[in-house]
Amino acid sequence: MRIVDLRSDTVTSPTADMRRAMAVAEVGDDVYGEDPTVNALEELAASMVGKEAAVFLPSGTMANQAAVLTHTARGDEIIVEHDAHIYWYEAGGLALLAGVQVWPLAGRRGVLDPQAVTAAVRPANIHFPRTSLVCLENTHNRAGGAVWPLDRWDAVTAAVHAAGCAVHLDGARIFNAAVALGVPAARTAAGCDSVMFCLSKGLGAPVGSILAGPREWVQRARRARKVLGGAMRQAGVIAAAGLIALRDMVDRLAEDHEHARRLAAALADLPGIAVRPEEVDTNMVMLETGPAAAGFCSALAARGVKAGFMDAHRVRLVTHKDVSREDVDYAAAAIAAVARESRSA
Ligand code: TLP
Repeated sequence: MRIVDLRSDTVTSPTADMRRAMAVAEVGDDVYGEDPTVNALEELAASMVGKEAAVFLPSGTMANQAAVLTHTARGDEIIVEHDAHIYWYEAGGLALLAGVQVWPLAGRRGVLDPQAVTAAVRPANIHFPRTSLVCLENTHNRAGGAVWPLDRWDAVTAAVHAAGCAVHLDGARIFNAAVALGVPAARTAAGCDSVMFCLSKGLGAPVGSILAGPREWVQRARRARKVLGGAMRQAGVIAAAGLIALRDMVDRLAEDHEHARRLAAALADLPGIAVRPEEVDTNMVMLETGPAAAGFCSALAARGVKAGFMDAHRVRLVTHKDVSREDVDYAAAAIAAVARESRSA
């Protein structure tokens, strides 16, 4: 049976070029700053998002947590969009590691309103926590890969700075946003103080994320990485794959977006499930299944299609480099069959 894995773009495996580069990577001890491949990756990564410097970390979660540790002090408050990854899927790290409290703000498809952000920043008062940071996400995972419109992004980052706070961008999929908007990634990261992005999702590297920002800030973030146990030694072996991810794998994300649109279009009129093709901005398709999402995923798995369980009502489908157009058509047929079966059951 054909297996089509649409649970996430994290399931992508490294390309043959990546594996070859990993085998011959020049390495050194990165804690001494002596791994030439890591240094090359950090330099290229920083320039691609328009920041002075960058640091290589094992995961997006660690990079987000290191960013919050570097921007805040214990007892601060940070503002996050209420469906943000950093709030939902990082195991309570904000409370556990940085010791910050969170003010979650409702967005529309992950996008915040500048006035709402300004209003949520606490005035200086001995009773209140200090608001030090606003975390934004682009593309937005729980909003189905939604992209921030550039004018709204500029308005919100300006509002945050006017209120005296810093902006951290969880740009795990920033290159998907850039490709969808047709702009360089540096444009989508303009106006944020720090940005995290992942090499190990749609870009296909096996491991690793980048945290970028001003040089002095990144130097402090290196200390946070050390505290979290994320300072690696001959990490050039994995950085070599990251370099190929950045050089060769960005432009092809457009194909994943095209596949997601194709999938959504094929599912638009099925009984019992709701899909909004007009909301497919990048490489994700959300299915609203009613309260049957778990059963829907198991029925799909029995047909070889692995789908992501989001919550009781929603299933997430993610396209990526290891999903072909034929796989998309196979998955669409399987989903249609399961939708019809559930309807007649
Ligand atoms: N997201 C994963 C799961 O953790 C949900 C996925 O399959 O989408 N920020 C965003 C926006 C993410 O989507 C993810 C991973 C991360 C951060 C964390 O990256 P990793 O998995 O490298 O820790």
